[in-house]
Amino acid sequence: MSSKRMRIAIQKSGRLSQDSEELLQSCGLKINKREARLIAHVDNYPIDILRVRDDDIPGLVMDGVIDIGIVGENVLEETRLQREKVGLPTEYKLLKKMDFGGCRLSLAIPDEMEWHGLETINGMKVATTYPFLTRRYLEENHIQFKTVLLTGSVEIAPRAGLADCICDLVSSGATIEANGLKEVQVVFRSKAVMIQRIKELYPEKQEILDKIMPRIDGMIQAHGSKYIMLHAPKNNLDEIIKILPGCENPTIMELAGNPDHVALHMVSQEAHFWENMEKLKALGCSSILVLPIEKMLK
Ligand code: PRT
Ligand code: ZN
Repeated sequence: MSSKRMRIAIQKSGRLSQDSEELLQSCGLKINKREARLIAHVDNYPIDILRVRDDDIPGLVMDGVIDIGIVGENVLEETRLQREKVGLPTEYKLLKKMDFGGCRLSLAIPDEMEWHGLETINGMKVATTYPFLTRRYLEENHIQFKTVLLTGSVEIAPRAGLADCICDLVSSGATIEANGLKEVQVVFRSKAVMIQRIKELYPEKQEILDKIMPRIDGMIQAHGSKYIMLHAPKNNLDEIIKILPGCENPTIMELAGNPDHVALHMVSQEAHFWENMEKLKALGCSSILVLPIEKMLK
């Protein structure tokens, strides 16, 4: 493992693949797509991208075989618990929580079953792909249960008579609903994360990482933010600025032929912006433009 090229593992094909690859590309890494699928060279940095199954990523980082990995927290924590049990190394460094791959591991029961809290499933069979996370949660809550391990199609287990309920990943909830189930309890919330091996990186690799991390921060910040332009009445400026968090220092410009109003330009968190749209209008704002931001460095 004396390679001076940094190794970054991402999911080969699945829900995290595209976002992971796009994130690295947006940080300026030119990933050579013509090369073999498992390992792709980065042309402009001494970095190799390894494309593997997501389940393998935490172990590769914890064993120190690769430097960096991007993986869902659900897989990371499940693997950590699994490895802990058999005495394998479990340490890693959390570098960054991403803004993609969001989902939750949840308990779901058949629609017709009444839910009276966790006690409802006491003594039942729970089908899951995440036996360690499920066990930890149910044991912490003093619930008796049996796990039925399934690596796919968990949602059909109750109908197929394999289990009474399930503990599975949910994002929109459509899959659960389509299978006659209802989500009753969140067990673990997850997003994709970037992790690093615990053993120090070679200085050359650390230098590259130090260069990339602020760019990743910039990308993540830019995703949740919008560039906002609006016309605002001068007499309400303080109140208007207060409504939009994160834009304490807006650019203020005079408007030709309109002495009572000014143009405000600012960066704001999109979620907050939409919540406050009506308040802004009520305060006399008009000509509101919301533009996407591609990159942002503070
Ligand atoms: O082949 P490999 O092992 O690499 O891939 P995989 O099949 O194990 O994983 P993949 O690609 O399905 O998911 C990779 C990671 O994406 C997961 O470990 C999570 O961290 C994250 N993620 C985010 C999800 C979802 N959202 C998600 N919705 N993983 C799975 N799902 C499933 C869900 O269980 C349901 O069956 O997608 C289906 C649709 O979900 P609904 O709720 O939108 O209907
Ligand atoms: Zn997997």
